[in-house]
Amino acid sequence: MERAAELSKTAALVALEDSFGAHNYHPLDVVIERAEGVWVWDVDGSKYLDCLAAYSAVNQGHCHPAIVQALVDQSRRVALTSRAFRNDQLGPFYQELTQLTGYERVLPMNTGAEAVETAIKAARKWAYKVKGVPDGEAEIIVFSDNFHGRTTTIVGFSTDDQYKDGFGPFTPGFRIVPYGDAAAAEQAVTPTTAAILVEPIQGEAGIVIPPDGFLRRLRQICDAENCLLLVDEIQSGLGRTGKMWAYEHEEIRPDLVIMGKALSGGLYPVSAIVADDQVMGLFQPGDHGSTYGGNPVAAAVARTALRVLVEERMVENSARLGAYAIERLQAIDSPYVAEVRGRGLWVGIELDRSAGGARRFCEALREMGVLCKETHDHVIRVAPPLVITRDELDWAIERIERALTGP
Ligand code: IF1
Repeated sequence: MERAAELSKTAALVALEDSFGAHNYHPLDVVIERAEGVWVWDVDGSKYLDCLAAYSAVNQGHCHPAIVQALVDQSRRVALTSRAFRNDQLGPFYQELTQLTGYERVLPMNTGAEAVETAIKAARKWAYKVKGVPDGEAEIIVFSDNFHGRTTTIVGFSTDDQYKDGFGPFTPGFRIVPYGDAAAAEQAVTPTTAAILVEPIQGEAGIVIPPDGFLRRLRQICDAENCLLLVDEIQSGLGRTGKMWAYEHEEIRPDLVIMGKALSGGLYPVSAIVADDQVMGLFQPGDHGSTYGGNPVAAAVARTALRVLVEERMVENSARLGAYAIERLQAIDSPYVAEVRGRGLWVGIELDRSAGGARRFCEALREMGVLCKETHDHVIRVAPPLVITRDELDWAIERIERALTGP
């Protein structure tokens, strides 16, 4: 009786969510009530190893004690001043983030999409004020299968019809070329091109790694054609790929870096762009902003999230255990697997179309206590928090292997 009552907790909460919420997601029916490190627990007391890490927002592990403490302490001092006044956390946050990234200035926002929109505005402003592009004619080159967020401007340059369906009309000034094709990007550049916007590795597309040298070529094209290279590191950044930034794998320096998600360790919506003065200096008071952007809690939380990321050597752990994970997953002999690819603790297991889609494997893994999320129907994404230990990783891989080699 007890167990039945317990199990009904999940059902009751699923029904509540489905009765009163928009159905804009199709989640696994796991109702999580507690999380710590790589582990989460559902309302029925079942325990799971989280191999999604909230799409890489929880690189530091769930509810990292130091970040939670920063959230609590700052919330008790002052939470929101608006940017009409200053606060004692923003300057130190700026200083620490510029030191970490090597860029001169920061513009803080809240969600990743807001930071991408900010980057688009910065690039356009630069095109008109510096490059001399005629007003209103700036173009930004983007790539097929991109994912940069859900605003109508951003989905307007998506190549995923579902992300666009019913949301037009869309913002002009974007040109789409095939991801990984630097020659196509070079062809697409015109005198009105403001920038190239790129994910160094495409997350939602299924952990798609571009050909070696792709980012270096884009850097050369931007230098030759006088346009800005904007890199979206919202999912790939902050250690996910085994380096602090995924662009570092090609040893380039973008003109502007967009970040979010793990910038707060999953405790608070914090995003930002960093760039040098030649771009950031174009923003004048009143040009841009947001009610919560750069608030004291966001700044205090982000400062601690960055500190623990570095002090606890999470990036190094991602590189070391990521290489191990990819090697072990690639060694799995499964009739369903077409390819295993990844960088650091960011792995995509692409299934053969005959496998019947990735969802059923994610459901099977959930029964075994591992939470993964499919992307684009045929890819199982494996992206645990970067604090995962070798034993925990082995525990997850053992179950992934069982799911991929079972019936
Ligand atoms: C959802 C996936 C989707 C991002 C990159 C910007 C943003 C994201 C590279 C926007 C956000 C999230 C959004 C969330 C699920 C997840 C996601 F790519 F991670 F898998 F949707 F495609 N650039 N990605 O990955 O950041 O505004 O969400 O803070 O919308 O379902 P945001």
